[in-house]
Amino acid sequence: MAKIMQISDELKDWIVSTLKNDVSPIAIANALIKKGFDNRFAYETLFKIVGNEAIKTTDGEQVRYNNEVPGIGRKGNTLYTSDSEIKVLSKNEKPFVLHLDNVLSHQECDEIIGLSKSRLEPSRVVDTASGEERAATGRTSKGMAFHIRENELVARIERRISELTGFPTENGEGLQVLNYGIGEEYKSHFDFFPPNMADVKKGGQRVGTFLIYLNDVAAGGETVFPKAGLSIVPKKGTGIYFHYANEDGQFDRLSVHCSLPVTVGEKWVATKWIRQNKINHE
Ligand code: PD2
Ligand code: ZN
Repeated sequence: MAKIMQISDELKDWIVSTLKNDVSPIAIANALIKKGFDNRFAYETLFKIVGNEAIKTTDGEQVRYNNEVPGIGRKGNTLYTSDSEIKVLSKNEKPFVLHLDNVLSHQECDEIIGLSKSRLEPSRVVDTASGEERAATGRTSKGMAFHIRENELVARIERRISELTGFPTENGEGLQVLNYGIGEEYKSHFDFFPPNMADVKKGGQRVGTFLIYLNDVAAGGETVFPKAGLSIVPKKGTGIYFHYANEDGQFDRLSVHCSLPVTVGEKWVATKWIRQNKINHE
């Protein structure tokens, strides 16, 4: 089969953000080759991007993301679940970010922190070359993930997220807890995978992220969407849901985001990444 010798704007953006997370250019080039790109084209493209040279993309003129408001954004200013009433604090349209009050009670936040503390390890990102997880310096926090419905509290939180977003709990990856100390951050990235690189056996692409702040941070630690000029200050129990996929199979590059370094205190968050389809959670 003919090797691929062109690259889309979307893939180029994804490569740029992945490089910021210190995944090696060679690993990314190898991943492209595995997906059918021409060897020389893949390496040259990576070196050009690293060297900040202009890259010709297939898009020429940028294909605009066709914005769609997900179900959770069309329910009014108070959201009801079987066990809670949650106020919408603010909405950002592009990218779609919904800021929510009291997603978890303070007691639920403390319990999740308590259950995760002894299981924290240096955070990992997925290495696009091998598909394996590895430690990454772009993400300096510590983290852990619960199994789906691992205990009564996790199951309750997962049910709440499912009722709010409309996605079955099975579409969600295990609830992840991150702990950032002073100076720790999560550099700019997309939560979705590069085009055609999502594992269909693991539910396919990510379509949205539910992030819950588990404590108040004394200073720093904001979640920032730089292309929207949006900065969310962590507040215990509040959360954000951001959605970056549409029915046309496009992914919203305005959803690039980061967690700024904590400057005083520490930061705890719980993240649920939601896939297109159900994940086989065995
Ligand atoms: O901790 C955060 O604020 C944060 C920022 C960006 C978490 C994630 N991304 C994530 O878990 O994907
Ligand atoms: Zn993220």
